[in-house]
Formats: sequence, C-alpha cells, structure tokens
Amino acid sequence: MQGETAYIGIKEIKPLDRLLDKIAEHKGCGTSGGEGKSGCGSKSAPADMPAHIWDKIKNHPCYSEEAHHHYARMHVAVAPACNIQCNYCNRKYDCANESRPGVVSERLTPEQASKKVLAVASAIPQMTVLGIAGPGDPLANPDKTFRTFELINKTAPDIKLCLSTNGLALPGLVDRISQYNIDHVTITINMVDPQVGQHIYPWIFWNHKRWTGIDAATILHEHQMEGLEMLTARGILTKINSVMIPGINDEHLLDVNREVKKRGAFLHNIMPLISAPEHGTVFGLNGQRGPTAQELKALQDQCEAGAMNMMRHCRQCRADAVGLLGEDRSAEFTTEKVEQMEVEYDLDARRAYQRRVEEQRDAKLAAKEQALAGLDGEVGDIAILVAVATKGEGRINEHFGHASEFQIYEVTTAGSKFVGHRRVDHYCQGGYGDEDALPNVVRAINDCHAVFVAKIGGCPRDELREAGIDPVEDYAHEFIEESAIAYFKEYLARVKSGQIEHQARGDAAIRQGAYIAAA
Ligand code: CLF
Ligand code: SF4
Repeated sequence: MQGETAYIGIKEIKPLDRLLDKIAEHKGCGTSGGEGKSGCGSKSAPADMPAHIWDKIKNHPCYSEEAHHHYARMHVAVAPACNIQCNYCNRKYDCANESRPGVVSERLTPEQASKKVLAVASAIPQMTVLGIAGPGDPLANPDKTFRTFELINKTAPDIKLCLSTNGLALPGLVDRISQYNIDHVTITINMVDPQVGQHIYPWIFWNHKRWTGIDAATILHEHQMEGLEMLTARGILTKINSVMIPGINDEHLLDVNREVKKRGAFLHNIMPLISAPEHGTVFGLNGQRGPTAQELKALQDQCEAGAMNMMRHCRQCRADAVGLLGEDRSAEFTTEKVEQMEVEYDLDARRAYQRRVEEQRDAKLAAKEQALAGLDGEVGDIAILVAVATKGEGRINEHFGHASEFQIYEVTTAGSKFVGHRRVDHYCQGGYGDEDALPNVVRAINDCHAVFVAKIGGCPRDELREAGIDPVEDYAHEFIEESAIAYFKEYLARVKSGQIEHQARGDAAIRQGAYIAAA
C-alpha cells in the first residue's frame, strides 16, 4: 500500500442495507413478476490515433468499447497448465486473470479448437476475434497455443488473433507471437513492486524451479516489464489487466498504470477481485473483499485522468466464452455439437453481414452526435449514472426481468460515456418475478439515477422508484447514448425549474457469487 487514499473509502459510502432490507421485506410481486481516451469509443479513427492502430481495434470487442456492442469474440480452452499461483485462483476453475471464478471450460485439442472456430465463425458472422485465455496460462502451453493460432491463420485469415498471459514466459516467446500474426496481447500485471506482489503470488515455477516470496514476485515483475517492452517494440498492441484487491494493491495500481503507460501499453483494464469462500481461493477463504462499484470507478477515473485508455467493459469471461461480451453462447458450441456440424466458412457472407453492422454503427453515432448538439451551452457539474438493459447493437432492447447485466453510462454536460456494467440474476423466472432477486438488482445499480428498459412490470417499477431509481421505458428500442443524453436534458430542465433537486446517489455492489444467470 503506497500513497494517500484519493478515492472513496468504504466508510464514506452511503449504506445500502436499510433500503435493501426494506425492499426484501416486501414480497416482490407476490411470487408473480495508450492516449486519447475517446479513441476506443468512436467509430472513426480519432485525430490522435494512427490509422493502422484504428484498423486493429475498430472491430475488436475488448479493445474498443463502441465495437463491443456489435462484434463478438470467442475463446478456445486449449491451454490447461499454469506456471504461477495467484491467490485469487483455484485451479479447479479457469484462469481468473480473464475468467470469473466458479466456471469451468471444456478442454480442447488444437484441431478441435480449429473446427470450433470455423463453426462459430459461420454461425456468428460478427465474431471477429479468437482469443486464447486459458484455462491456465497460454504461454505455459506454447505448443498447443501456437498450433491453434497456426491452424486458424490458415483457415480463417480474417479473424484477429489475441492472447492473454501472466507474462512469466513472455520474453522468450515474443518472436513466436510475431510469427503467428498475433496482434493483441494481454498481460495481467497486478503490481510493479515485489513487496506488493508477494501478497498476491505465493509461488512461480521458472527455470525448473519453484520460487516463493519476494524472489518469485521479482522474477515475475521483471519478465512482465521486459515482455511488455518487447511487444511494444514490435508494434503488437498490448492491454494490461489488473485485478483490484482492496488493501493489497488498490492504491498501488496507480503506479502500475503509470509504469505500463510508460512502456507503451495501449489499454488498461482494472477488474474487480471476485472473491467468495465457495471459490476455495486463498483470498476467498481468508475473507479478502473485492472493491465496491464506486471504488472501482474512482480508480479507473483517476487512471483515465492521467490520459490512459481505460477498459471498463470487461466481462471477466470464461476460457471457452463465445458471443458478444456479456452474452454466453458457449453451450451452443460444445465439442459434441461441433463434431456434428457441417461447417462451411463463407467469407463473403461474413463480410456482407459486417457491412450491415457498420451501417448500424454509423446510424448510432449520427444519432449521438445530433443529441449532443442540444447539450451545447449547458454547464455545471451535475453527473448522473443510468443503467441500461440491452441485448446489443447499442440499443435499449432488453426487458428488465430478462437482463442478466445492466450497462452503466455516465452522463454529464460533456456528453455520455460507458463506465461499467453490473451482473445480476434474472428478475423474471419463467413468467413470475423473483422477490429475492430484486434487492440484488437494486444493490447492483444503486448508484444510478435511472434504469432504461424495453419493458418493466408494475411491481419492480414501484420498488425501483421507492429505492430512488427512475424506471424508464420511454426510449424502448432506441439507441442508448442518444436516449441517455435526451433523458439528461430533461433531468437538467427539471433541476433548473426547481421541480427536483439533484442529489448524488450512493454506492453499488459488484456481484461476488459464481455466475449462474447465464444469458
Ligand atoms: Fe479474449 Fe482477452 Fe483477447 Fe478479449 S477477453 S483474450 S482481449 S478476446 Fe475481453 Fe473477456 Fe475481459 Fe478478456 S472481456 S476477460 S478483456
Ligand atoms: Fe490461475 Fe491464471 Fe493466476 Fe495461473 S495465471 S494461477 S491460471 S489466475
């Protein structure tokens, strides 16, 4: 822990419990209901971003927030082994650096993986990126990882290749990464000071030997920094993932942010620790908590103020994830199902589909520009958060009761921006509302002034109002950002006329349990 706390401490956060107890008491429906932050969010290449970089990120759902509403990625779980131990990982599950605890992926051979990629690419033409992110560390399994990339390079050369690693084996493998046209590499870096690192990594395995304590953290740190510099020197785009662990590396992540930016990292993704005793991890068992939603946002905001591109739309997805970020279609592509599929890789059909996607993006961005024009001349420091139920395409097109996550947008007089997402259990359970789920939904979006939905039942609507969250159906099926700006203009008008008084909301909780509400 270094430096002074510069963001919201837990004691400053308005308590949720009283409000939530009140809602829980009510029986629901009675069992009846790199630089240039804007770059990642714009469709056109921003003025400060070279065209060749824009070309790499414009349809990568992780490297461009705006693209993640339209384009999908898939992972193939070909890399079972790992060469380090993280205190937030249980080897029964996938690599928690890029995966939530509590889910296990189906292991594949490179040949099975290659067939699966073609099957998914044929069925989901907006799938543009293949990532290898586990279930262990891809570079601790170099032969399987590179064989898979080699096969995809040959059969589906339009698909971008991406990998995620803890960085220990990276320096020795950067040349192979270049050789296979892997354009995007993520390194999970949780510390730049081994004194901090020793509390996160109990051991590493390097040079035929197990290292522990400061020695382990020092070797890992040196390899991560060297690997990052080597990737930057070769023009490979890098994203840094960091797990925010309150009391261990939370303030220290500002140092991490500064050091990785200095070494050319393009994007920094600070993710919340997800930790519960049932995960069986060291942190889960010793009661280490994860950050609250506002603690996470405050740290991301601070890093962004230092002119770093921050990723806030990561879904900590599993090592066999398929689909848009936030949806999970992996069950449609099990090995058994893929084996039975007749796969025809139709590049022209994929391109035609993607042209239609680009038309949607154009329409969405034009609508936002038009809405922004009306904000001209508005000044003030009012900021509100709105939660949005969406199935993709940048539209408000999901029912409240069917949402397995809400996207969070911050709206100010400067415009709107995506600042996060919150996972929830479905409120609607096959035709009736789950009264136990509603307090958890409110807990997840409690810092928001409004929730935008395509539709909502009377009972949750009343209870959200009671919690101070405005349920809004007026913009059903409209574009999210255009609607958020329109709502904000009305909100400002009501504040100015004295009809309402603007009040900051409290904090919200990040879901810690295993993910059970699959989309
Ligand atoms: Fe996969 Fe990672 Fe590539 Fe994306 S995921 S290897 S960069 S294609 Fe994306 Fe998933 Fe977050 Fe990873 S949402 S966990 S950041
Ligand atoms: Fe687990 Fe990933 Fe850490 Fe390895 S690098 S111990 S698989 S979280």
